Amino acid sequence: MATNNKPVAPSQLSSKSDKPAKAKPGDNGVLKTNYVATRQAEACNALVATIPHNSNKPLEHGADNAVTPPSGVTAEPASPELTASTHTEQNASAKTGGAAQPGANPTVAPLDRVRVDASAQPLTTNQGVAVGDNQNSLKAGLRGPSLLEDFILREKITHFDHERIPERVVHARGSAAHGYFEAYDAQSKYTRAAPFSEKGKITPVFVRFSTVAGERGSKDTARDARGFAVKFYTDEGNWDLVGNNIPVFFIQDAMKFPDLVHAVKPEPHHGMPQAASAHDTFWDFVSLMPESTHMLMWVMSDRGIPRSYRMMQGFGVHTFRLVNEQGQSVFCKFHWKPLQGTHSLVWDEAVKISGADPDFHRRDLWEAIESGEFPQWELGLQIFSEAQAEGFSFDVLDSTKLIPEELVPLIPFGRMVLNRNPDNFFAETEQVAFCTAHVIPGIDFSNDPLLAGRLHSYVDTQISRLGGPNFHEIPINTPVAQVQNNQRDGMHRQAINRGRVAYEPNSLAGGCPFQAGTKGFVSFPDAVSEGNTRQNLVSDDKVRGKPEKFAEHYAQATLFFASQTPVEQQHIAEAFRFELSKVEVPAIRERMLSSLVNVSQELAEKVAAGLGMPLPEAMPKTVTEPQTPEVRVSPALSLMALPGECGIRSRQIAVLVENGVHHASLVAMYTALTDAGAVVHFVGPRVGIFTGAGGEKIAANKSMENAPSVLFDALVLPDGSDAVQALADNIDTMAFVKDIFRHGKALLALGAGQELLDMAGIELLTDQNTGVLLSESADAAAITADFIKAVAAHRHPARDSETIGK
Ligand code: HDE
Repeated sequence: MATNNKPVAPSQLSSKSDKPAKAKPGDNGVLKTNYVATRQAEACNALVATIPHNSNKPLEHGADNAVTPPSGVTAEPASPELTASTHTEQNASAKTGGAAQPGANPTVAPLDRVRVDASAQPLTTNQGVAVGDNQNSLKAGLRGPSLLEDFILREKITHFDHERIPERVVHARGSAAHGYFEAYDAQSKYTRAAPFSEKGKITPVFVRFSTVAGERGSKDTARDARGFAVKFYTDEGNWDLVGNNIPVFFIQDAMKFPDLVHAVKPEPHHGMPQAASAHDTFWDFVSLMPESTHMLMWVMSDRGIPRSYRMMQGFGVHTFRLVNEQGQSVFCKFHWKPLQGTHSLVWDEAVKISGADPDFHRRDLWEAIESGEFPQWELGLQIFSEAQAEGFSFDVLDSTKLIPEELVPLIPFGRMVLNRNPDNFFAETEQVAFCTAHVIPGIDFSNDPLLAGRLHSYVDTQISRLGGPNFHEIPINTPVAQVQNNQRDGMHRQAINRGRVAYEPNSLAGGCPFQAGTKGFVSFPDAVSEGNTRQNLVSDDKVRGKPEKFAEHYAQATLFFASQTPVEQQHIAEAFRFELSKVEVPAIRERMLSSLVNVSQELAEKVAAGLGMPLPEAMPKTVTEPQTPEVRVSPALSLMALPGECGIRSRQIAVLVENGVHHASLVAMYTALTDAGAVVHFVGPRVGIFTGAGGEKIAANKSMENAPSVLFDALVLPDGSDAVQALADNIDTMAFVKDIFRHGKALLALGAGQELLDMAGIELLTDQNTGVLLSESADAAAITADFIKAVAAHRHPARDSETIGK
C-alpha cells in the first residue's frame, strides 16, 4: 500500500504506441470483451489497488493535524498512459503538440510564452487568416451597401466593442513595473517565507502604484492615499503585499469600507467631484468616524501629494505574522523605504500639474525606468512578539494605529528594484489581480478585522472585473511556481488538464495531486481567545464589537502632527482649510473642526481662522483617560526623515532658451547637470531650433505652452541680452518663473537672465531666497556644484508663498 507520498509501482505495465493496443481474445486464457473502456479500466486496476483504503483518514482529526497535517497518499503509475485523459495523447500535431510533460503545467511560465511580436508578419484575423485589405469593408459595388458577409469587419468591430473591462472599484488609476526583490540575508530565524530564505536570493516582482478615489482616467496628482501593491512571484507561489503609502487606514473594521468608499467617491446624484475628497459626503462621514482622524492627518499632509511614485514609502498597514520552519510565530509590520527619498509636491503645483500633465506620475515612473534610473526601495520589518504587543498603549490589530519606529525599530530584509516597464498596459497593469489572501508558507495573518474583510474582497472583485474565476490564469497573474489542483472549468479556462481525475482523494491518478502536508501552507494555530478583555465576555463568544483599545482615536493623530516640521504642519493646516472650504454644509465643517481640537489646538485654530469660523468646543472623546503613549514625537514620521541617496538623478531641469542665448554657459550647465544624472530640457516659447548669440544651434524639446514650470524640478534662466529681452516680452515667461519661485524650487539665473527675476517681482538676496542662485556666465561652470546642491534639497520651503504669508 502506498503511504505518505512514497510512490509504489504497480506490477502491471501498459504499452505505449501510436494506436491504442488491440485486445487479444485469449489474453490470460480468459475470453474477454474487446470493449475499449474495459481494457483501459483493467490496465488501471493495479494502480488503484495499491491504495486499498484512505490511510490518511484517521490522521485528519485532532490537534496534530492542525499543525502537522500529513502528506497525501500517492502511488506511481507504471505507465504515464494510466493517468491520461486519452490513450491517443502520443499522436502529436502542429496544434496539439505531444503528451503532457510529467508533473508540468506550462500555463505557468515566464511571460515569453505569450509575448507577441508582429515584425515582418502579415495582418491576420483572430483565426489566423491573412487579411488582404484592411482599408475597405465589403460592399455590393463600390457605392453599394455593406455586406453582412464581411466577417473581417465584423470580427474587428466586435472585438473593439468589448475592449473595455470594469475598472477597479477603488485604486482604478494606476501604473506598474516589473523588477526583483533581493534578500540581504537568510531570515529563517523569523520566517520560512521563500524570498527571505537565503542571502542574495532574487525573487521577481510586479508592482502597481495607484490613487484610490479617482476613476481610471483621472489625474495622477490628486490629494489621496497611494496604493503600493507588490506581487512576489516566489518559488513557493505568489505572495501579494497590497499596501499603501500611508501606514494607517481610515477605518478599523471591514464593515465600514463600502461606506468610506461611497463617501469619498463622486457624489451619486451628479457624479462630482472626480478624484477628490474635498466634498461634503467625505467630510460628513469622516467627521462622524473619529478613528479616521489619524489617517486624515497623513492624507492632508504632503504625503497625500507625492512628487513621484518613486519617492513614496510603502506600508503593509496591518499586523501580519511570520512563521518559521519550527512553527514559531512573531508579529510584523512591512515597510518600504525609497532610495530616492520621500518627496512631495506643493498643493498649488499639484493642482496645476493635473491640468498640464494628468499622467505626471505614470510618465515619471515610465521615463525613469526607460532611462535606466531604476527606482529602489528597502524592505524593513518591525518584528515584535504577542507579549510585547499586549503591553502597547494601542492595539496592533487596529489599522488606524502605527507602531513608532522608536518603539520597534526596522530590521532591513532586502531591496526591491524596478527595472522593466510592462510591454502592454492592459495585459499587465490593468489585468494584474492583487489579493491580500495570496500568502505563502512563512507569512500568515493577524486577526485585524480590516484585513479579514480584505481577504474576502480581492478575489471576489476580480471575478466581475476580470470575467470569471480563472483570472489566475491570465499571464501576469500566473505564478512561476507550478499550479496543480482539482479546480476545473469556468469562463476562459486556459489549462487543458490531463486525465479524468478532478477530485481528491483518488487512486485513479495515483493520489495526485496530493496534499503537501507540512511542506505546504499550514495556518498558524492562533488562539482565538487572544485580545478579549471584557470580564463579561467569554473569550470565544460570537460577537459583533471592538476591543477596548480601539476606542482611543486621537493619540497618534497628535503624535503625527507633533512629529512634523513647521512647514509640514503649515501644509496640513492649509490642506484642511482647502478641503473644508469646499464643503458646503457649515455644520460638517464645524464638526470636523471640533474633532481637530482633539488633535491639536494650534492646528484647529489655524484651520478655523482659514475658514473664517470660531473655534468650536472639542468633540467628546470616547476615551477620556487614554493610556500614556510610549512615544510623543517620532522624527521618522516626517517626510524630511528620508531625504534619499540619489542626489539629482532623474530630476527634470528646465533651461529657458530663445534666439540670442549665451551658448557657452548653457553648455557648461548642461554638461554638469547631465553628469550628475539630471534630465535637462531646453524650453522655448515654441519647440524647435533657436540660434545662440554666436550663431550656435539649440533645439528646444519643450515649449512653455506644452510644459509649464510645474512639470520641472528646477529652472535655469539663460544669459544673452537678446534672448532675455525676447523672453521678457513673452507672457508665459513670468508665469514660468513665478511658479518655480513660489513652489520653492531651485533657480539659477545666469548673467542678463537675472533681469527676469526682477521683472517677476522676485526680491533678491532676502533670507527667504535660499535656492535662488545668481552667476555671471563666465562663472557658470563654477556655480554648478551649488546649483546641484540646491536642486538636491528638493524644496526651499521658506519661499513657499503660504509659509511666508503672501
Ligand atoms: Fe483595498 N481593495 N480594500 N485596501 N486596495 C482593492 O481590489 C478593500 C485597503 C489596496 O493595484 C480592490 O483588485 C477592502 C487597505 C490597494 O490592483 C478591492 C478593504 C489598503 C489596491 C479592495 C480595503 C488597501 C486595493 C479594488 C477594507 C492598504 C489596488 C480592486 C476591508 C493596506 C491593488 C481590487 C492594485 C484594491 C477592497 C482596504 C490597498 C475592492 C474591502 C487598508 C493598493 O477588492
